[in-house]
Amino acid sequence: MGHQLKMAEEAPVTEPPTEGGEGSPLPLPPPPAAKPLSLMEQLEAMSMGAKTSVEASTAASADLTKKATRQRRKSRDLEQTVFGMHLTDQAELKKKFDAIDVDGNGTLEKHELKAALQATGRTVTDKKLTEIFNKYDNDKNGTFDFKEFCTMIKDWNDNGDI
Ligand SMILES: [Ca+2]
Ligand SMILES: [Ca+2]
Repeated sequence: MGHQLKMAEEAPVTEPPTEGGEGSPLPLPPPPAAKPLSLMEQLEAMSMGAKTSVEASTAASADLTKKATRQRRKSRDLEQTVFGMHLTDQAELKKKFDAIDVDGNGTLEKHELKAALQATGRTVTDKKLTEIFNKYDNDKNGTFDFKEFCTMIKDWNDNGDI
């Protein structure tokens, strides 16, 4: 035991010297970006800066546009919730509406709706047509606008008939 202790005392406590860490034979290359910018490079840098700020403002206005779109979309979503329909349904319905609106005046007249229903193979009596209009012509102006049409179609989808 005493021998080992003596050995430990005699053993060098210093870390082994690091070899080859310093004084590497290859000198470092000079830093590349040390030279001053030429005029052209400065101009380029300036125009790049201008471009960046334009892009930034464009991005900002794009963001505003997005925000406005989101708000529009929100109100449209509300409409969809009212009608219980998805956007694609709305788009499809608008297509149908436009197809039924033969004279293209933006409203469905009785004869237009009748023709459309008959085109689907239904026999629509004038009495039935009057019933439909009484039920869904909310503003009682004798024609269906798109909203009234949507309500009618929704009931149609829900009940299988109108
Ligand atoms: Ca019409
Ligand atoms: Ca109406």
